Amino acid sequence: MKELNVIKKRSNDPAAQKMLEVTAEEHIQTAWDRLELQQPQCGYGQLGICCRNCGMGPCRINPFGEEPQRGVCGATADTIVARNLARMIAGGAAAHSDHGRDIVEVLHLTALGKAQGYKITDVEKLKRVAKEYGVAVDGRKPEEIAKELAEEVMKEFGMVKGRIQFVERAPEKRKEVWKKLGVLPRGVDREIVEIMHRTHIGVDADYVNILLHGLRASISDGWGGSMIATELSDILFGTPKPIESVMNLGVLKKDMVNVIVHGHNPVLSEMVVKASSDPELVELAKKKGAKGINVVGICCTANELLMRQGIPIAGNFLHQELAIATGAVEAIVVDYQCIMPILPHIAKCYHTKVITTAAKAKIPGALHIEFEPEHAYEVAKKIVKEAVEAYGSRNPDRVRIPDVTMKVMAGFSAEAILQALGGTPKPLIDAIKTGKIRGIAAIVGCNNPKIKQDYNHVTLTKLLIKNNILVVETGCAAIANGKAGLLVPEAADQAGEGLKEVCKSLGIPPVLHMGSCVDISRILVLAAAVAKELNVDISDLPVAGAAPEWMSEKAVSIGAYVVSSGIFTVLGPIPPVLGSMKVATLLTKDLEKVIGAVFAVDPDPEKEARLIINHIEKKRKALGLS
Ligand code: SF4
Ligand code: MSK
Repeated sequence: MKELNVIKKRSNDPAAQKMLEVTAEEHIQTAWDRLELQQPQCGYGQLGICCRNCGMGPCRINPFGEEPQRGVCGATADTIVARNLARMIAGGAAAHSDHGRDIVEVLHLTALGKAQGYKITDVEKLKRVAKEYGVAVDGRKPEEIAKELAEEVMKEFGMVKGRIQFVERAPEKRKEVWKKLGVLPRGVDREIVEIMHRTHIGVDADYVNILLHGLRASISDGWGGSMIATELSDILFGTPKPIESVMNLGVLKKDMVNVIVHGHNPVLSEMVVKASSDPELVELAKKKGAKGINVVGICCTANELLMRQGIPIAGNFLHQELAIATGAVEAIVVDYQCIMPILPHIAKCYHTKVITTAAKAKIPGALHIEFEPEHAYEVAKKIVKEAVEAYGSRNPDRVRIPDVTMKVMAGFSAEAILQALGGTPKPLIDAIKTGKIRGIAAIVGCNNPKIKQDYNHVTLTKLLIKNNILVVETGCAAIANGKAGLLVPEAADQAGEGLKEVCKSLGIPPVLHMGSCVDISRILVLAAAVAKELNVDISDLPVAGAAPEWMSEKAVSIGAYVVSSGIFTVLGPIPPVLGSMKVATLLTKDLEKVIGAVFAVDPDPEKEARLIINHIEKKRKALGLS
């Protein structure tokens, strides 16, 4: 069995620590064990200097300055590192944007009356967004508006329009920067495809040119695909408002059928929640001896449900295996992204069913029930029924749910924040001007077993709020801080005097949960609103970003569009770029001159906090604020 001190080094979360004891006792391998087995990880991969983009390879560059210094085609380390990084951006932007496309399609089908169980929930937002797109709203039914809006949005994925509407939301000064650099995106898919073209053997070999295009594709994610996903999800399912709930593995119930939804898209999980209260299924659950059906979430689909419906969250990325090991999960229902292919393997040790639902995301060993919006409710019922049926096979002697939960307040969409401020960002700006709030930091991104789970998120967040920096969060970072008790108004007691005063007067936490990974677009909207009010660029604001435990390609795309938007961003894990000093220097230094922001990398959260505080103070000084 793993020793206790090893387990404590793996996670900061008491529920995870308890479950790691269980997995060790039961000889269940987890991501942490598999990371150990992978050691030493490939040095070429870590530095980004291996290439297998053609059949003459794979090629690698000797990092010690000796031969080989070029690949078979002659590509240098600079070219190879830049190409690899650009391909990571393409992967991340594609994931977010394809998620966005799925939402557009469901909105379209809903408007046509062909999507079973869905409706347009936020008509006011529908009209607001439609107007941005030039879609007439007066005297029209919501369905008519939604149909035309969805069709307009669909055009932005390819090259029909040649521009992305939501880019117009950026301040004029930012758009000027993008225009001058030639990185204004022309279409969501187009920029991603162009990355794949440029990085093919014998196309773009200029590392600067490759990376600038990487930024362009990332902007098409942040201000395109992701923003589309957020805005259209709000139209379909409602724009989040402050809401209370609970987090951590203790949300699983000993006497209920537990269904975990995991993945990213609310289209599936919203319907699973609906089906879980279907009288026929509740009755069946009772017949099986359960008190009812309990739906909880993991990762970003959890954040989507929490933000709009207050559905409890079982945990973030590194909780997925641990949740199954509680022995209390009847089904883990997944769509796509961040789902470990190991799940069916672990589920085999229990009665848990892993149910895949997306044609584009099947996992060997899982039960596949294809989700179609046209029959959404029926399919969701079928899925929940599978879970209810599994309850009878649960072994009560193996149920070990850690008694750990934490209250949270979430639901801080940009609209909700502005509403809390009285409809304008002015009170927030005034608080920044007087110095009660020194600045704003966005902490986002994943868990990564290379870093003690949640430790960097929580340590960094605590240090920032202590220094009167308001923290806004999404994704697994928000779940980390929720589990640590920082997403409640009482957490203001841990903040510096100024931030504490502002939070207490508004009744809000010092750490605002703004949603899922695609909802980082909400942070961009908020930053743009503040910059416009002050008539400056986003890069002039005392704001910063951080992804202290990132692991996914989506996080690479996020980091790229946050920096492209003018926001200094600190990363915890080192991205695979150190094989080219030129690329590393461009990203951490030279970008400042052209785009107004850079990346910094530090795996130590205290140093990350220092970097962010210094940056915010520098920006305050430049704005003439004390
Ligand atoms: Fe090697 Fe060039 Fe082919 Fe890459 S593209 S595998 S560096 S020959
Ligand atoms: S779920 S991308 S592990 S934040 Fe969005 Fe969490 Fe990262 Fe997935």
